[in-house]
Amino acid sequence: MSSGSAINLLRERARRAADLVAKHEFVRIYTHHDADGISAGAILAKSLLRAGKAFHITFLKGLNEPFEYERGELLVFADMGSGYADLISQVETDVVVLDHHIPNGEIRPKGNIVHVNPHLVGMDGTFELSASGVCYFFANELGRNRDLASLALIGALGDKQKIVGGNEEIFKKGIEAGVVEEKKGVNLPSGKLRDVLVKSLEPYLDFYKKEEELEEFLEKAGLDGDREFDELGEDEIRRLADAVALRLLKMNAYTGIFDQIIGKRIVLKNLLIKNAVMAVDVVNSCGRIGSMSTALAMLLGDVEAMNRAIRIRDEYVVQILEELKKRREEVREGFCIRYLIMENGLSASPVATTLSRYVFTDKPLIVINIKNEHAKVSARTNEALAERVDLAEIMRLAAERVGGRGGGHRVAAGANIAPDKVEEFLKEVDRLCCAMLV
Ligand SMILES: [Mn+2]
Repeated sequence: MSSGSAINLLRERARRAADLVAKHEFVRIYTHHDADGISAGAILAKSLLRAGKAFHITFLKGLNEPFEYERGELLVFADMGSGYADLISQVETDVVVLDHHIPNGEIRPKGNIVHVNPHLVGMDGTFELSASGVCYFFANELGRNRDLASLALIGALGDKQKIVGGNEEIFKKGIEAGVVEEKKGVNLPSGKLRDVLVKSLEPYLDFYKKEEELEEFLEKAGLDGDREFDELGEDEIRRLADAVALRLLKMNAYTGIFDQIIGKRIVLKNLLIKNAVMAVDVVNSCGRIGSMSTALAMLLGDVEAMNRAIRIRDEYVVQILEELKKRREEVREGFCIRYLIMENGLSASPVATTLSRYVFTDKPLIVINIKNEHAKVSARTNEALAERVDLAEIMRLAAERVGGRGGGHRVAAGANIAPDKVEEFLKEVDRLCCAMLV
């Protein structure tokens, strides 16, 4: 299906969701605690305020957590819901689901239901439209809300999506509305250049506690580390781009990411943090440590919240950098995988993502975090290896074999298993990877 007709079908569903909102005075919203979910919450908050509707937002890790509602009010699920048809079918009031996860059956609550999801209209929700993007289309049926495009892009970038399909449409609308701009440059967060190079996790440049290497890098590139990254001139940007590319090559980073890092960057003109990479980074960090409301307030324009959010991000990034430094020495090698077993680690997913993209790029990386009698698995690989290896399938099969549950995407998947099954699980994951790689 062409993306134009898919978008029209999506708008039709969004229209019906807006019609359902019109029948209610109060909207109860549940959204996810990550960057996409928080941005979705910000879009819903702005558009409902403008429409004169009362609402309440709660952040959830997922629908395995309990939620409440009262009969007669409108229940909205953002960035969740599509995969929980059974659960939502038990709800006894009107429901709107604004999600981009793969639907698993028809949702039939006792009240009315509108389900808006790119997968239902022939668009791939894994990379063409995120939940905040779905909320953007919904908001624009509710009223004139084109300026919320910048918020939608934070969600798309936070979920590592591409600016194609629905996201490209939002990007264009943002440019038309004068709230989004595309510039030449390098995708790095904001701050003094020296600090930026140390604290960036995407790309990870491996300068943490390597002051000499960093000074040498700056000197060779003819750059002043005290300059504000966002204020660099074209010439400085060009030299920085070359130096970053060379650094990544030397690190053996996955080369497929170069296009995302060097070339174009997005500016969000109507937000407090205009550098899109920095905005995503800050919102993400707040979500990671459980300060979703700080990020939400920042996205709604609160300057004090922004200052708090940036401090949260700085602290969070240093924690991750410490963890990376410590854990990369502990990575072990199997036949077709690399793996890392952490006891009470900070969090498996950012460690797995960064190490698999920038440090250990030749084999899939499995990171297991054992905490409270529970083993949480994050499996990551790059797009090139994922053409042969399907980590979603591998996590599902290997977890099932040891009595756990797993799934996700080809490049990024996860599982939950019992701690005493870790060894058996890893063996099975290795065997399955080898089988797919030959
Ligand atoms: Mn999402």
